[in-house]
Amino acid sequence: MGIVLLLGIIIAVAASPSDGSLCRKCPKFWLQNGNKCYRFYASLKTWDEASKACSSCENSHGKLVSIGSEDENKFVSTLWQTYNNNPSASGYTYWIGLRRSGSTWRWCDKSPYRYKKWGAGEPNNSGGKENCVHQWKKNDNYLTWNDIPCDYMLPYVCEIPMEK
Ligand SMILES: [Ca+2]
Repeated sequence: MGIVLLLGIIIAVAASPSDGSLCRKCPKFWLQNGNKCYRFYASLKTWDEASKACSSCENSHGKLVSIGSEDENKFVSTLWQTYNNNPSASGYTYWIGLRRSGSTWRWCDKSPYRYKKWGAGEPNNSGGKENCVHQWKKNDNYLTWNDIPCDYMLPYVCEIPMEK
């Protein structure tokens, strides 16, 4: 009897949520869209630093954002606008979780690379050094993506998947 009770306690402790649990509700300052929580961070980081920050700050399931649809692409841009409280500001740029791996593109959260929103002439791998992707606004290239060197310093957008 005592052993069964002890076992029950061990199992309950092992299964209890920790920092690494998925969200049921988005944490403070994170915004929900579909089954993910999103947050814009204004501090400037390289792509690697941003990727690491996304998974360590608030939740170990956090990643640089992956974008799988036109709706999601638009939603991600509104995070920046909300943060700056200026929907008509003319320029922005921030890292998203897409990176070149050999000849293919990979999302941080391993979601399939199907939807894409490259700007005109991108990805052009200028100088053979452009392996990381940002979303930006440049003239009429509204909400488009561009490959740039991974050591550029940019703001970034993180996501956390929600419990299904
Ligand atoms: Ca480029």
